[in-house]
Amino acid sequence: MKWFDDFFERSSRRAAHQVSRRSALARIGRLVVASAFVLPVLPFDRAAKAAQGGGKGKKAPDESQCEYWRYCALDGFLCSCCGGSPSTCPPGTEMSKVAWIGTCRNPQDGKDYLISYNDCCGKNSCGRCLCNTNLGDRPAYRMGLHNDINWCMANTSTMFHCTTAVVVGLAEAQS
Ligand code: ABN
Repeated sequence: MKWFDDFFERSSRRAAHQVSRRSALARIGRLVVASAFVLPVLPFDRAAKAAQGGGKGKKAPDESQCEYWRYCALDGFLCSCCGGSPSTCPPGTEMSKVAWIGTCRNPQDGKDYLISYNDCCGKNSCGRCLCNTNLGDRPAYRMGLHNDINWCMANTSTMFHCTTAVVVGLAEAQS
């Protein structure tokens, strides 16, 4: 990188010879004022933020909070707080073969989506971010309508670690 240092040293010396300190300061000042007008109109890419649900004036949704829309019918520890994400299991665990299905409304488009709450199996309880939103859950005596269940029951390891919330698709309106 010596050539780089030499190049900048030579350019700085040349500039120091040619430009007085006062005119250099004036140039920098003009540049700062001009950038204040130009920068706000440059086309920044805000698509990623919009996809997350963080539109203008809105905070990006927090996937490690029970209030996140996909978790409306969840019972378990959020995999987002346990080294995974809303739709992936943490390393060293595997998705349950059976799951609880819920319907949650996405506030971004006002549509209802089917969400599959697969538990992640193979490690002991994560213990972080316990949520018990359970929209649509029915008491335990209504078999099949109750979500307080270890969905790792059909896996090789039945140890429950955390719960995901995988979007399956749009829920059809009932006629
Ligand atoms: N589906 C989460 C879970 C695991 C074990 C016991 C109850 C609920």
